[in-house]
Amino acid sequence: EARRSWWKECSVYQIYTPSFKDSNGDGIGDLRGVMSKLDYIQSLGVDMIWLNPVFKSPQVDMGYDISDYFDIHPPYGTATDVDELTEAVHRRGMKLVMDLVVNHTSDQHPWFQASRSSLASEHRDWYIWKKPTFDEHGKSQPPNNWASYFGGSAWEYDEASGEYYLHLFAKQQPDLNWENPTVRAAVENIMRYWLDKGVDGFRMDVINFISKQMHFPDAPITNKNSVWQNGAKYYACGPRLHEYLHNIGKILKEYDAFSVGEMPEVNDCDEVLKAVGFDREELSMIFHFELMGLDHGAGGKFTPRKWKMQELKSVVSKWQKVMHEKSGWNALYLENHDQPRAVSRFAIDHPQYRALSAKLLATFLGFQNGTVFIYQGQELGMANVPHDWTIDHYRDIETLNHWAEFLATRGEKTASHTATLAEYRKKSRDNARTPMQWDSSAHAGFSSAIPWISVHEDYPVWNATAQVADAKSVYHYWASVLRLRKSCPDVFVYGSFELVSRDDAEVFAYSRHSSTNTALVVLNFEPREVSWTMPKNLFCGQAAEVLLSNYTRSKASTIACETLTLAPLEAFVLLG
Ligand code: TEU
Ligand code: CA
Repeated sequence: EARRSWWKECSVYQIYTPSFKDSNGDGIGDLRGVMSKLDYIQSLGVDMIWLNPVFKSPQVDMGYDISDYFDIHPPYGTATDVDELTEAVHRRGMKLVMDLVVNHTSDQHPWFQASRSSLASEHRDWYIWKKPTFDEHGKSQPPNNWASYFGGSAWEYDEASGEYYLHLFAKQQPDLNWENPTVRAAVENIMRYWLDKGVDGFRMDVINFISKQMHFPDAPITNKNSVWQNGAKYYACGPRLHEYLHNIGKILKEYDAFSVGEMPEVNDCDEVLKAVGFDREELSMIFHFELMGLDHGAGGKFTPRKWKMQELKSVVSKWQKVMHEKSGWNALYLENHDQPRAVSRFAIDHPQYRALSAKLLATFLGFQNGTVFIYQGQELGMANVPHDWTIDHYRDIETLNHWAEFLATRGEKTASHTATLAEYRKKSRDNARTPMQWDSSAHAGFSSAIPWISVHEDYPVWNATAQVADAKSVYHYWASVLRLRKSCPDVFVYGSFELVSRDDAEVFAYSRHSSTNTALVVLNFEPREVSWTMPKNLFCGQAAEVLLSNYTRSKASTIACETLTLAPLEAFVLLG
């Protein structure tokens, strides 16, 4: 029997404020915009809202570079708006979760300003400063060969002190030194401030990077095209991570608060279980990245790779089974503000197949064991940026830095330019950041002004107003998924998971089991008919009701133990 918790039965809606809804006509989404759409969010049937960072920030990395944890980025609104939003969310019986970004701060944060001001500063040791190394010519070099996720070395030289500071992301995002207990106390202070204000928990940015191996060894060479190498082995799930997370967990427990930690670079379930095991008192759940890496090529994220059905099956089933058997918990997601749109990535976004695809993926995700996360626009089947986007359309630091580095190293070869731009259209984070498509009016009803990032040209067809009015839309399908999941928590929330017909290369099928019910989810990932045989051991001889279908398999029809013809991208759920 799985242990029950309120947050296990929740579904979460993620809001990327700048791209959600602009209330005051400056082209930037804001908190009052969010407030104006709470009815829409609630009608979808979610229980919790996660807001990406809305704190004061120079916005080098869209708010993941915070310069004041207690105040709000003015274009998004004010601290009072957050209070009002929290209250409005609570009035609707929902919860509100904020983003806690404490692996690093902005370089404009007063802590870092003080830290860099002098070697003697009280704040010097709040960040990670190291002396240079020297090459054979006596030239000063970064302390080691670690790469930054946004290009170049993970170390930035500071002229004034002759030392380097660590930044795993942009150089404007210096890493905090968690070894220093005053830093940990400062983080506790931030957490308590927002929890006391009534926030229900946190999504914790790259939380498994907070403890580093403090001797900073060189990383093994895994990328032959660069001097800078991935050092994750020395900072992902580092030596003191669980000590730190346990202290965080104690605070969360006091407030009965929710937490979801972001954990890139770790695909080892036993490692993750140390953070999310029910008896560990650390985090509620984590986001792993194993599915997100399936289309990243050997030369990094912006090189191609084709994922295979067998890989999808083995990754999903691995996490499903281990978390269930070992009393951990899964965070289920296919999209967020860093990832391309799922219909474009895991299915087919061509107009003919888009709605079917979005429903197929909703079925795929929504009946697994774990807590479901939906990213704004996913409930509409929003797609990746259009094919005519040029480099000038992009806003994201990761893509723009990659392009600058690409031009500097690869030069002017047009063929490789085209290939790289095609990779951005597949995987740039901006695919998720185009404005939410509310209706068919100018700028998709997102704003009365030109938005900070281009609206997708398909908005006259793909928008919320049209879908809310259409009972057969992706939006209403998602609402059904969330409702059905809740109507039968024993099997859909807490039940065990088994892959069905594991070797099938076209159909992803899985069953869920509780002591009283069995459910079967059947998903044809191909845009053509395939034949598929019902497994003999599941419902044979008994009636199994069709609970949900993205075609018209009628509800309450029984499906016999036979070979079926599945329609292109067909998805259905049986319950017996
Ligand atoms: O992302 C961390 C992370 O590892 C990625 O998802 C990241 O976007 C990817 O490695 C780039 O290829 C988190 C936030 O979600 C992201 O938006 C921030 O940029 C990043 O941390 C730094 O705070
Ligand atoms: Ca605005």
